[in-house]
Amino acid sequence: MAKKKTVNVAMIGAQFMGKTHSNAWRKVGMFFDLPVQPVMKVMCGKFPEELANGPKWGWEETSLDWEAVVNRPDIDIIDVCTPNFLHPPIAIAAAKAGKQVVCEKPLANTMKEASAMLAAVKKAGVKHMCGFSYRFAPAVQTIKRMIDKGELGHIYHFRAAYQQDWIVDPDFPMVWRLKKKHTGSGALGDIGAHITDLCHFLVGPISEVVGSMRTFIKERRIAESDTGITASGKKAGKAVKMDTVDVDDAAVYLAHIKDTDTLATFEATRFAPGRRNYNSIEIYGSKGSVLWNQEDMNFFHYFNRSDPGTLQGFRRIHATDGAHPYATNWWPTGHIIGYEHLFVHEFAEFLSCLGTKKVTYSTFDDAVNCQKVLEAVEKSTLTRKWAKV
Ligand code: SOE
Repeated sequence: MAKKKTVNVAMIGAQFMGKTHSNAWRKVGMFFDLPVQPVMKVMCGKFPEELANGPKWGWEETSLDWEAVVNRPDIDIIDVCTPNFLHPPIAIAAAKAGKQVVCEKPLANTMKEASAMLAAVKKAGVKHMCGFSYRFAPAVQTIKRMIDKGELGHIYHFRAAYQQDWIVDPDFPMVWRLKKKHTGSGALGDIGAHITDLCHFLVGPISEVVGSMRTFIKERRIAESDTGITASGKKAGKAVKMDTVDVDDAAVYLAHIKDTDTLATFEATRFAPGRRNYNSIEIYGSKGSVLWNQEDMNFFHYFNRSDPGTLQGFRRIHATDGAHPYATNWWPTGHIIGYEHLFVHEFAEFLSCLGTKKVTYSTFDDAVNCQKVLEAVEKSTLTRKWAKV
């Protein structure tokens, strides 16, 4: 049998997203029939202690020097999963070096940087993907097909809430996800970006927004260690140094969808106790409705208005059946999948499109469109007015 072409991957960033990406690079060739086989060449971290995970996560080599890695002639794909402020320099350098570029969301801290990243990948003529992983839940893909086929009819409402609670404790220390210079915005860019992208993917582009943002806990103690979502440090007390939180803890916004009368509402918050990673969407149309949330991601609910009156009600549909996208790549019906599988699906789409004109994943163009919405929400919050996207 002819040997499959290989593509060499270098991943920059070795924390939470680095772990999810490593898992996906490792599994994707095992569960998907791909035109190319990814080879996990080198993982790049910022701190020497992070590098110990490299071999365990499946990487052949580790490095502390991302610039050298990006310019290595044997590397085909650069995968950026660093804190947000490092996305632009790394992705732009990767494009300049002619590499295909994968980058975590949000693309950048500002529109200006996001546009520069888009310009760089376009100029280099390389493939580019931004990590809006929730698009790749089988249920979300099925919902997309239903909407495209008109099965929900005219869409009246898109309602999304992405709620978490990991910083609700005022004693949770400062992490990079709470500093503007490192992260751009808070809940808005971190999780509001996901539901904004889901709205764009499922019902269409947002044309204008009106929003409000809040920072509930304005100061936090400085952490000793910080992965952005977990941290450790001294307990609060007189001797503990504090730092200012300069991003939003929560953002809510209303939106209009371009050329439609659809009303969309969004809530992104890290202050919803009990909501651990509750990324939920509800879509209401003239023919029916669908509901989905990530904590129960193998299922979605569907209400069909043309069901006989005596049978009307929400059906709970198991999206692990072979009729649903990606389901046959995994286990027999009913044997569920999880959060990490979304990254495998995302990488399978990306690798399947390499060397072709196809694009079946979210690109830097999509990420820039998302970033425009994030900026408009911030503008609207400041001006207390609707803002055009
Ligand atoms: C932290 O809020 C986080 O890890 C996000 O950064 C991810 O994008 C989201 O999928 C889960 O939560």
